[in-house]
Amino acid sequence: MTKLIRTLASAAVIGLFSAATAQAAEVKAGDLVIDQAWSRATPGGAKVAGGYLTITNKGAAADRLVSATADVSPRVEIHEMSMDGGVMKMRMLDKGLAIGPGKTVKLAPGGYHIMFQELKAPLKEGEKVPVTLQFEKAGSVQVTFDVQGVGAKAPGDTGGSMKRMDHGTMDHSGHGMKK
Ligand SMILES: [Cu+2]
Repeated sequence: MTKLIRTLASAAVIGLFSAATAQAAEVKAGDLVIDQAWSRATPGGAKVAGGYLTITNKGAAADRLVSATADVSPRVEIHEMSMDGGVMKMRMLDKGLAIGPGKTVKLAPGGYHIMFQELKAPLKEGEKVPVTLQFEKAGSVQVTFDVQGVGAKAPGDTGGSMKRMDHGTMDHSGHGMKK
């Protein structure tokens, strides 16, 4: 009887622990709070992946995400995806992404995102991808991106439908390189 109780008690403790670790850790850097960094598993031979996160500027001065680097990709870019006359377009933000004072900027599928180009290996669900973000004021910040399922639309989403246009189906060849 006591053995059973002990087993139940430790199962409950393990349950609590995994619930707490499922949420990506918040990272603070100066006035910035970076939250929910995630990416998506890459299907087949896909060589690109999007990176998503939320950046809040709690300070009184503007900051700017200027660049990013990661071991998984030799070329990490900051992109914007938007609808233009019914066509989904992408462009590289070569001046980076401004984070205004008191503002929260969300990088999410269909909008701003980080782009991992020329991936050295496919991203697998459950992987943790270390990325260094470079901000104009806050400096360089280490963030871990949690890799979600192939069709995930948000952190914690296990995937499913691929109805939305995303990086798995989009042709990135040459974009950002046209002169
Ligand atoms: Cu992109």
